[in-house]
Amino acid sequence: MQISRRSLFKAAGAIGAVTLSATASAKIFSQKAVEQINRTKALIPKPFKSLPPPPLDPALQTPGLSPLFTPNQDFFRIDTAYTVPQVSLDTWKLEINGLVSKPITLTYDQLIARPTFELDDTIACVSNEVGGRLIGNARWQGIRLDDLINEAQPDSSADQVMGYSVDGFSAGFPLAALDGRDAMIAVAMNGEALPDKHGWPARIIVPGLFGYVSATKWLTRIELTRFDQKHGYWIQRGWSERGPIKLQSRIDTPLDYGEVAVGPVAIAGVAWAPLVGISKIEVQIDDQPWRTAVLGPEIAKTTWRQWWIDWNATKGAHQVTVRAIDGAGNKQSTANVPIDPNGAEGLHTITVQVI
Ligand SMILES: Nc1nc2c(c(=O)[nH]1)N[C@H]1C(S)=C(S)[C@@H](COP(=O)(O)O)O[C@H]1N2
Ligand SMILES: [Mo]
Repeated sequence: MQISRRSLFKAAGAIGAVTLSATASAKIFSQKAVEQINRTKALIPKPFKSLPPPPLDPALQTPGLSPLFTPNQDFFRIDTAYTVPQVSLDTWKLEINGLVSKPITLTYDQLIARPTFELDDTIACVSNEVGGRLIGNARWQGIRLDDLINEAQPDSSADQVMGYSVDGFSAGFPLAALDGRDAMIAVAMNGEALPDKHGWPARIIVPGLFGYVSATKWLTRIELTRFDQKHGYWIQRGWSERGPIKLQSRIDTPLDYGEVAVGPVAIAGVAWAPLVGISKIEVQIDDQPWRTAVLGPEIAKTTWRQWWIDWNATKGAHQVTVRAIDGAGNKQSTANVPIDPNGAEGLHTITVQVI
């Protein structure tokens, strides 16, 4: 039998393909194995300071309302990483240096040997549009950031805390933001070791600040520096140097352009004003008077707050709008402000078809 060059190539190609897929599955296998080993090594100790168990979640009674805590598998993910970094604990370390007189280096074991505490905190992306879903709430466990930084003894000239990731990303925020608030190096999220996608083995969480200026995942270095000398990844690309999270409210249910049946309908959602909390939510249907919504439990001023009202829906198209007042009495901005350069403003309005 004669074998043509062509079929030889084909045969070679086929063998090649088999070999390739074997390698690919070996890779997938070893990646899984690495993750497994990571997890087994990560015996996150019990928190030194624990929070009470969360209250009954109102979302259990209101389909479509965001749960009080966003499950890790549903948590939004935003980063510049093409592939999720796989960090090995054997080589990982955390350095705190720059404008300090006592630089610190910690292995993972040394880091988690420190007392940890729990923090209920809602994190948000600056790119979250009004009504958007780039926001989530978690119970984080970690090490106090202010304690660690004080130990390193920052120079009086330092005014910025810059986190660096193993993949080169950086995010900086004012040293003055460590004003007693519960900023942390988080090692766990909703009761499990930090998932790879959310920054395994450690990330920064600073209540009240957008992710792009604070929430460095796959953290490996914290540099004390100055705003007039260094800028983080997104600041170099034109986003605001300072990124406090803005007061906002969102309607979760009904869905925008959704259909509901005539009769009783729950209108529900979440609102957030990290650090000061939410004091009042009002809802307007068409041009009727604004109605005060029922507020869900306030588990912390740093987290979002659920809200809802009952509506007796009548046939036809309706517009529903929500607005919030924060714990300091500030009213939510009604101006339509785009996300660039420091976060969207405006009221969330939806259209509902009642059939
Ligand atoms: N290493 C690294 N950390 C990062 C980012 C990134 O691109 N790389 N993005 C930041 C931004 S913009 C946001 S909004 C948050 C999102 O955190 P999450 O993906 O855990 O929700 O991570 C922050 N930390
Ligand atoms: Mo972000």
